[in-house]
Amino acid sequence: TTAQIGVTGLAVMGANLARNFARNGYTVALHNRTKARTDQLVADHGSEGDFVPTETLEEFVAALERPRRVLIMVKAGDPVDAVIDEITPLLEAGDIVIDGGNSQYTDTRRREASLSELGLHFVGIGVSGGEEGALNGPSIMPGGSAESYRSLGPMLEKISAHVGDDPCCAWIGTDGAGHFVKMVHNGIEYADMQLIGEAHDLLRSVAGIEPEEQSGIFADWNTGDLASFLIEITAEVLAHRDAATGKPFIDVVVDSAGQKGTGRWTVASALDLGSPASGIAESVFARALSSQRDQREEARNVLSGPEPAGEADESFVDDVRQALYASKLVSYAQGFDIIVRGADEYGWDLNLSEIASLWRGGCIIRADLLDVIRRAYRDQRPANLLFAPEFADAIAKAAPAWRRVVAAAVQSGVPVPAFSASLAYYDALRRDRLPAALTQGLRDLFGAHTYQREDAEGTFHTMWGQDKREVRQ
Ligand code: NBP
Repeated sequence: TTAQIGVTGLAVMGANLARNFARNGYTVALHNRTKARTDQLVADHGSEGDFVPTETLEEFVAALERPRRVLIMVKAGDPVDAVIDEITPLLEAGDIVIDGGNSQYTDTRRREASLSELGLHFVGIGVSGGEEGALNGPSIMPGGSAESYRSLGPMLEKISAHVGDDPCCAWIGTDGAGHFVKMVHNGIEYADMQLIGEAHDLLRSVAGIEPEEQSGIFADWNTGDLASFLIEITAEVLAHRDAATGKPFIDVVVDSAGQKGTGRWTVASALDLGSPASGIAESVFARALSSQRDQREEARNVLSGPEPAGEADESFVDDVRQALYASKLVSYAQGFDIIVRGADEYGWDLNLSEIASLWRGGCIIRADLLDVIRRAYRDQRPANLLFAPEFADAIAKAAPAWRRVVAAAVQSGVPVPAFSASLAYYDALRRDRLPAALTQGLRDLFGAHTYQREDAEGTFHTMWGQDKREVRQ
């Protein structure tokens, strides 16, 4: 038998992707460092399709049709390099090595460069949708040579999620482009979740609405502009009661959120690229702050402030909905700005409409909004997503409620870092003069960093310590 694809690394993601390929009619060669996992997969799911279990990498490679397609699904980081080093001597020019893990795009760029010297194609694919998506249809963001996509693309498109007839998979760009876009997807996911968390906190602390009733509110929001997977599962989590105590589930869970790194990478990349992703950054910082449990405990004794009243006008709930929607638009605008700047930096010719399109299904941030974004980028190419007429209108309509909510939160002492950073981004963008002019003045005074004038070409410096004469540099 020759297999059309091989998967090495059969923990939950690799096993589920292998099953997904097999269920779609492909013959799949299987390999795992520890053979027991391979055996387990065949024992549990062997009947789902054609699998070729192998023990050694030599057997694995021999089982594949040419050009070989090898999907590596091992832990991100050093294990990926270890597997690449082991397998490349067994491969031939034209073969395709695919890394489907959450690798850093800089690593993907490095690996692509070194494998292309050997005549091998290296494809870094971002896979979103967790275990469930891997099995039933993830959103897939492949980066690598266009040539390799011709051979690999149809298979990836087949196993991906679909929205109508459209696969949630499309070639993103060369080398690390797929992992870069997946990274930004995760940054937006952090922001989406933080914004939902802030809305939930406001509804409870400022308006006094208990989790079960909030569940109904989120379910209702899920029928409108905010319709999305994350809003849907928010309703589910908020409705859940802990079996042991009978309390709302969220009241028995430790309130410090974990992270595996992709949010941090998104923000670090935004900083490197000079992209003002403030809402996404606040979402990552919010998790970090939540994890500083010792400081938080001490702060409760040392630092004072207002306590929220727990009662609000009925209109507050809809204000929060609008604030959430507006802030969410900002986080998507910021995410796409990182993508645009990354594309400039690395020479990728990215199709923003297609990226929005493949996020519509399979992945964690899937949302009705993405279809509107897809059309906005297809029909125009706004320099900022918020400039697309439908979004400029929507955010202008939501702005009064957004301001009331942020003001109420500040008055009540309830932190809304992502809501308020998003609003600040919106206001900073539309401001005719920013205090950066004063910053330039200060920099020129203390460090002779020079400045530009609004009314003349050139670079200037004022002789601050002498007669304050202005000189053109
Ligand atoms: P893990 O990230 O837990 O990795 C376990 C796999 O890596 C096992 O197959 C293990 O083999 C193999 N491995 C390791 Br560890 N070191 C190795 C080495 N030096 N040589 C060969 N194999 C090695 O698996 P996962 O949770 O399935 O995730 C796989 C990738 O997918 C990761 O990059 C992850 O970030 C990404 N991802 C995960 C999710 C999710 O929901 N879990 C979602 C999206 C993306 P062994 O069996 O011999 O120990």
